[in-house]
Amino acid sequence: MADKQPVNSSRLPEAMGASLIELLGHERFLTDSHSLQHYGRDWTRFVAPAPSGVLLPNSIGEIQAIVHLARKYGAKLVPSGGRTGLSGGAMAAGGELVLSLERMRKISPINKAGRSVTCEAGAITAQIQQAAAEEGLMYPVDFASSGSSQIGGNIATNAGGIQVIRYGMTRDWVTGLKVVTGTSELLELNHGLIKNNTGLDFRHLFIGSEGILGVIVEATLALTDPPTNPRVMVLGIQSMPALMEVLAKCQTRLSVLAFEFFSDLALEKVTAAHSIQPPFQERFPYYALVEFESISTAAETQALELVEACMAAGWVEDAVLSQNESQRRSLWRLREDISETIAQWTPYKNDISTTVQQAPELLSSVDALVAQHYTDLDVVWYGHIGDGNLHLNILKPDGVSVGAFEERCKAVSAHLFTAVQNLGGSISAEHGVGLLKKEFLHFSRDEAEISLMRGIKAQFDPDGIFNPGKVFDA
Ligand code: 2HG
Ligand code: ZN
Repeated sequence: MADKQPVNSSRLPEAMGASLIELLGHERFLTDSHSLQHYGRDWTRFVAPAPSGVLLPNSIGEIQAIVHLARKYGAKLVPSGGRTGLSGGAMAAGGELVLSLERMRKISPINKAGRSVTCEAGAITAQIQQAAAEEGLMYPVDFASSGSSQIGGNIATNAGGIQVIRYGMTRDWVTGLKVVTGTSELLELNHGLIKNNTGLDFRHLFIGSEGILGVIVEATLALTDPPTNPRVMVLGIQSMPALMEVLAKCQTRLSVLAFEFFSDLALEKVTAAHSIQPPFQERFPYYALVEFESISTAAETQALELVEACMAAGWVEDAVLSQNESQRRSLWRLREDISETIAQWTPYKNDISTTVQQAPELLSSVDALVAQHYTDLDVVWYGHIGDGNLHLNILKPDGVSVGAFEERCKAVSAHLFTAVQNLGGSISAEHGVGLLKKEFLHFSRDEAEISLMRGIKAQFDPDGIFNPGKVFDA
């Protein structure tokens, strides 16, 4: 861990501390060092937490009162959800107050006719999914951390996940938002409407804004039908070009729900850590995980024919198809457990994307850079390749300090992001910019755009109290 600075809980003006105690009581204004460490960080391990307090409001009114106090006393606020982020967007590393939404997790009854649900921002993603499932509906944005992530954080980072290829990103499912801005104003955006062409849609500014414009306090989400009989295939694959050929074939022949890939080292780490059987006796450089809807027996026949055709073409070496729900879940674990499994090596994360059609060029540029710069390090490849999104994790070797490791990886990132930029791609496909990717933002967004972003922040948060230093410097 890179805990460089001591936690400092004495940076608040005394009068503000007294007002916060009056508003929240000692139980909901925490300053003990355990709470500061716990709430002050997300899953990032390259920055040390150093908040000056943790606030646990129960209502929108309390949040507005907190923002009012922050303005009055010049304090800074870091909106905080399940803190499962990977770019430092929810880190409070500079004496800020953590504004946690965890006490605001109410989920209203499902609106069946309108196929929607309204929830407070602290609602856990998996609990929203569960509430929808109980009514025969589905909230389709899903990822490994859905059991602890909160919907407000998902929206603030426009979370993606494992079924974007079919259902899109969080942005596509938000029909209404309530937010509190840096002037403590409550804005009600789009009111859950499907149709509303009345000028600029501020809802979309807040989605993916990483907490720099204000705090999301409530959301209305659209729901859909769950897929019919989802089945999973894992395919052993020799090369990246073959992987892309298989993707094209799947897209034309199957009703695809997910198309993921992982490298052999990813599989090795997951199977070893969880004592699970690898899917094949033989090892292959890469594996594709394809989930599809098996609406009829014809769909299964089509899938088997597709695999045969891919084998005949030399793209697929071996294949396994789930025969029941428990096998489907076990196959998913091979992919979903990767991130958590490799966390023990303090991985340096790259989360890059291009258009799907340019993914082969992206993969070969990355391959060349890995061969040139990382021959002595373990590099774990995986990701949502059906969306053009690659997660490249470099594992820190024992005996190297976090700081030295980060510096080395950052130097390579400059080359990597140049390749991404040349393809018109993104340096952060789904994890966001936060603190960790801030210095690289210009590889994806030009000066004119960044300057407009600054102007927009100044409109919503004129005193700069929300999430300072995230995404860009003021
Ligand atoms: C995933 O796809 C998550 O599993 C995490 O986005 C990726 O840890 C990562 O690099
Ligand atoms: Zn991902």
